[in-house]
Amino acid sequence: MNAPVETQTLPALENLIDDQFTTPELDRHNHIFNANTDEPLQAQFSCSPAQIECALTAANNAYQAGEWENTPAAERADVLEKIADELQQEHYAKSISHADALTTGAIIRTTRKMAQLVPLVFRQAAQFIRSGGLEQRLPGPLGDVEYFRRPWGPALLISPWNGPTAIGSHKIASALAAGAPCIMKPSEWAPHSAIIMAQAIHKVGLPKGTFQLTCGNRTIGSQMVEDDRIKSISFTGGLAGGRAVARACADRFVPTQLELGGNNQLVVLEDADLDKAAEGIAYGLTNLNAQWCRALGRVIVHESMKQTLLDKCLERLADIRLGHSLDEASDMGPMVHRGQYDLVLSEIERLKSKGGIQLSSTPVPDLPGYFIAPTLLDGCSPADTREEIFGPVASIHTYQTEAEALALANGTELGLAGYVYGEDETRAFAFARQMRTGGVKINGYSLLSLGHNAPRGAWGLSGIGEEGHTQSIEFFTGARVVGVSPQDALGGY
Ligand code: TXE
Repeated sequence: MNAPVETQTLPALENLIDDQFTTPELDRHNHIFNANTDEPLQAQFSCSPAQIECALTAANNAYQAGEWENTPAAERADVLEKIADELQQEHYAKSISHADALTTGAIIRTTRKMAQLVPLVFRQAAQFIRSGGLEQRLPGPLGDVEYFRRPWGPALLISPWNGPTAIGSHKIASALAAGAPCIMKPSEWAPHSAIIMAQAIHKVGLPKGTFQLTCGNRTIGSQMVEDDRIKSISFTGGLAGGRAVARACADRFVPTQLELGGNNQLVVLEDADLDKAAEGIAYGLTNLNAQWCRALGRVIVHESMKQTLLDKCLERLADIRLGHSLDEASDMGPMVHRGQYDLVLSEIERLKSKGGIQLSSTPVPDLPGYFIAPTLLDGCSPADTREEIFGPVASIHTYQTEAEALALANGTELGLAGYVYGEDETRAFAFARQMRTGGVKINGYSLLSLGHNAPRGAWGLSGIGEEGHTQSIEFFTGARVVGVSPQDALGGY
């Protein structure tokens, strides 16, 4: 497979601070690389501490002025719709999908779909507040009680390099819908979609300091996380970063929404259609190059079915076109950067050294990027496969009884997603309900949520707080209740 001819350039790194686009001042002596070719694309410049201070001051000023918070919900919804209209223009999706594919390795067919969903994310947030999602009237003893939700204050949005557009747009739209001034800090490895969204938001116009963007790595992330002016933090990333955020927020009781990793289990029940299960396993190992929190971690199959299932998986994986992420024909692309590539390979070696047998059948392209064939590892002890790998690697474990299957499925500290394959849906549901994880998909593997209003929960070390169309907007707000009270000690009862 040849590399497609590169015709587009990446957007320049720029911050949006206090309504001004500025260049990040600090040279971090690192680069963003083309994941397909290992070529440096752009220097990873970062905000200076002084630039971050300006952003924090502007966010706080915007919150104290209260203009966005006090804009009626219907008018805020109108502005969100305008942002969606702006982002609907084709050139935005084109730039976003190109940048995401090049820098993260996700294939262009997937990044294009993700980019096309961005306007919808803003429209859904608009719809929620327009329909009164943050304002209710409840019956009280002396008339209606007002129950409404208001932003805690300036929000910090920290996003990772994987799925930067889906995760970033969801955080931005939710915080703005909630009425919270917000500072977006995208990943230093994939900041471009956030920069492009910032250009669209700036064009539409919000009260000064309401939406800001800061470029840089965890150093500026920490500076903002630890600042008193930040009143809520939505973080998606790794366990170490999540813990640092949670610790920094503990003393100030700053609400945090943490979506961290997963080591997601796919359970094949005895009555499963093995073709469907094998297809699910192939998706789990290739969707977004398995660099997403709900990618496949462990396959749990009845011992009598293991060999047939493995044969079917390897047959499917042999047809996967692993190639340049900008090539329309590719089904899967490279890892995001050399560090992640080395990490995944070292995990495969670690498991092999513990008795794992490496199984893969996907041809690897002749390109100098970070390509890893989707890999199954047979023969590992479950004790050695408890951690997330965050790459196209899954171990396969067998059971004899469903009780053993369940113990394996609940045998890690993580709890983000699960998958169950079984033809008797009643039985599959019964099994799935017992899995201690945020969500279980039955007989299907998809990047999309199970339902429009279904929350995306995180159990154990996978995080705290639920995400979702409603939940993520509510996260940035606190409840206030106002009403007329009876004038006696027991409230009239
Ligand atoms: O995450 P990081 P990375 C997991 C996955 C992956 C690992 C590393 O296990 O291998 O995370 O990915 C910022 N204070 N997931 O390197 O380092 C950082 O700059 C403030 C699961 O992307 O946690 C970036 O913007 N900010 C996950 C973001 O946090 C900090 C998605 C994520 O960086 C910080 C991605 C700190 N102390 C990775 N430390 C999922 N659930 O999808 C880091 N950052």
